[in-house]
Amino acid sequence: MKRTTVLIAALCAMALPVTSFAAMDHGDHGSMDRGQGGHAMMEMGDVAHQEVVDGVKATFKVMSMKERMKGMEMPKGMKETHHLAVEFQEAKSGKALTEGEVKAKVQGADKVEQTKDLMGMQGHFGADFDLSKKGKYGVMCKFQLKDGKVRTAKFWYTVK
Ligand SMILES: [Cu+2]
Repeated sequence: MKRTTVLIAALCAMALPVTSFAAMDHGDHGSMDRGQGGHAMMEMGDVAHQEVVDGVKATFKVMSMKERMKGMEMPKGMKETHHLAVEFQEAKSGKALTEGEVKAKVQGADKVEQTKDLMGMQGHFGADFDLSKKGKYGVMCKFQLKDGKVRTAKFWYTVK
């Protein structure tokens, strides 16, 4: 678990300029500075899905860890292959919504389900999933932001 946290932290910090290397030190995601503009990582990788749900725009990105961790050693025994990140904005104002509880369920063609809490990190929420098998994955995300409403977003992600 600890390793995973460190890796996510590394992934999130990677996209930042070297000068903000201190970001690597933030340790636990839970204690990280929230609400700090957009996360640089969100500018990397392709948007896997974007949807406005009841006034909230949700932008999902899926990143392959191998790609992101190039030149870095992958922690041994780690089976998660992809980082799922989601960013929320008020659809009208574009204001970033960085507080709330986010859960995601990922289901592969083999019907194996992975459900995880997405941790708040530098303006987005993220967690790592095992998408090692090729094929279509159904991603279901349930989120409750500050306004207390529970919203869901769904999309398909294909691993080639
Ligand atoms: Cu992240």
